[in-house]
Amino acid sequence: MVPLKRRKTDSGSVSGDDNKVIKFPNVVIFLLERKMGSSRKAFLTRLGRRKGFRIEESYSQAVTHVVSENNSGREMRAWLESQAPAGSTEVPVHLLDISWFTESMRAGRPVDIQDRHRLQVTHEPGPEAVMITLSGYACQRRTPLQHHNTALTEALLVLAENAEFCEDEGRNIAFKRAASVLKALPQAVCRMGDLQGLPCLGEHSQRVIKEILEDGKSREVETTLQSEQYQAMKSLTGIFGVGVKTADRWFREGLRQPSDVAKSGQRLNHAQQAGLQYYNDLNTPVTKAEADVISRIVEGAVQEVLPGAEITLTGGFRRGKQTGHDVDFLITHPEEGREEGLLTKVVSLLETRGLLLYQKTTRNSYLETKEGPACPPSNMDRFERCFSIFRLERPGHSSTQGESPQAACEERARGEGSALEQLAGEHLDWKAVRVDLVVTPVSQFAFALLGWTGSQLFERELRRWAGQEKSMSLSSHALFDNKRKQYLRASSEEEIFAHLGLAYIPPCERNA
Ligand code: 8GT
Ligand code: MN
Repeated sequence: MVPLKRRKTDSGSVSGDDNKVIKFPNVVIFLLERKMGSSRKAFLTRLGRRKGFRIEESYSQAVTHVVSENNSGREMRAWLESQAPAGSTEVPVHLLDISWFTESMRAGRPVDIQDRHRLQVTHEPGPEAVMITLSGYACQRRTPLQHHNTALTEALLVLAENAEFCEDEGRNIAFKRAASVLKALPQAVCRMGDLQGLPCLGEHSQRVIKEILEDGKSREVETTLQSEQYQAMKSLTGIFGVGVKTADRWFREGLRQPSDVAKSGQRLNHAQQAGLQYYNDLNTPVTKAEADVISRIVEGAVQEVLPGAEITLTGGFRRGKQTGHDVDFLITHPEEGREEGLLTKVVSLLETRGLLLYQKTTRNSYLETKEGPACPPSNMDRFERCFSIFRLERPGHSSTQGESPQAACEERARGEGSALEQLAGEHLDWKAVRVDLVVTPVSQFAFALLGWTGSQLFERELRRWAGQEKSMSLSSHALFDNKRKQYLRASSEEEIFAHLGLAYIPPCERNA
């Protein structure tokens, strides 16, 4: 439980106009007018000030005691949350009933706060209820990898995923935001009362949570997991190179799984062919140990091509995840411009060593303009980059064992072995692993690092915050101030958070 803490104040300060000496500088009172009425509020304010109490006209960070009359704790919390300054993650003030105020007036000093003075926010849920407020923006919350509400978040994320399969982006985001709020809670949700005042929990999400709290499972989630469409879409979008649109078309054509696709003789692009061929490997999580091996391989190749260039492991692994669906790297050089042309050379080197099963390199298409980013910043960026599939030797196997990469390449070139055979084909000595290599000029590195570290929702929320709250456009390349019509430079993630007026959140707590 997060205790209600007394906020430190600058002591001995003055307040309002008609003041006598402030006798109790550490007690800063705000009287909530709602239901109290303005004339009664004015009367109580005068009374309090005459007795040496510091009473504020408006609510601010300095307030330590909020007093209300005839408001429920729930209403108070909702109100307080609407006042909560950006970045606050807990209720830092005492929420008190008018009885504390009148007793204090009578005593001529702030009386000790008793339980009966406190507004009971926690009636229904009982004394152990969580008393926290969370920001509605995931980029203002700390979201660790391990959290206390896995059963609930997994259920909500199934519905989010299903909404994505149905191309219902609104619902997809709504469920993801709800799950993300639960991930940020400091303890397990046990009763519906624990959700009071939390942002982003829509009616639908609450219904799902309620069912799970009461019955241990949600019927809607169970039904979704069993549904043919969900299962087929999950398995078809699991093919590298296949998005929701293609998977949905195949589903409507009667295809349900990768082997159906292979049999159907669909026209497949190169990525999809590789996706089918290495389906099982690519759907086996990549471990941190594997990511580290690949890091060393990439580091070696990069140094060979351009000594002094630097590589950084990003994506989920940088957030502390122990497994991932791919491995993401950023490559840069401390001297701007030296990174140009680097990727092609690195990729050829990796290819000649037989380390790549598939690769597609795209050129840098980013251009800065005086007017700012041309289109709304999106998830996709324009760096020179390479989507690839590595052939990762399994420990204890050398490349001379089993099928050689050259032989494999030649076989692919001859088109031997149907996709179906390849799908079933076992190889024990190596594993196919998805790797993204992204090259960034050093001037954009901090933005690229922030963008590629994720999580996806955290990034999305950063961009939403930038746009809605700061009138800025954030991308993996730059931050543009739309009001001042200028780019804001940054050489570290910390500087970007500062430009955005946000408290810095370290990577391990960006698992929103
Ligand atoms: P994972 O364990 O499933 O790999 O999880 P992840 O590492 O968090 O996700 P990812 O799909 O590998 O992407 C890493 C981050 O890169 C995401 O937050 C994504 O928003 C960000 N990202 C960019 N630019 C681009 C881009 O052009 N394409 C993709 N796919 N992701 C991008 O900043
Ligand atoms: Mn990743």
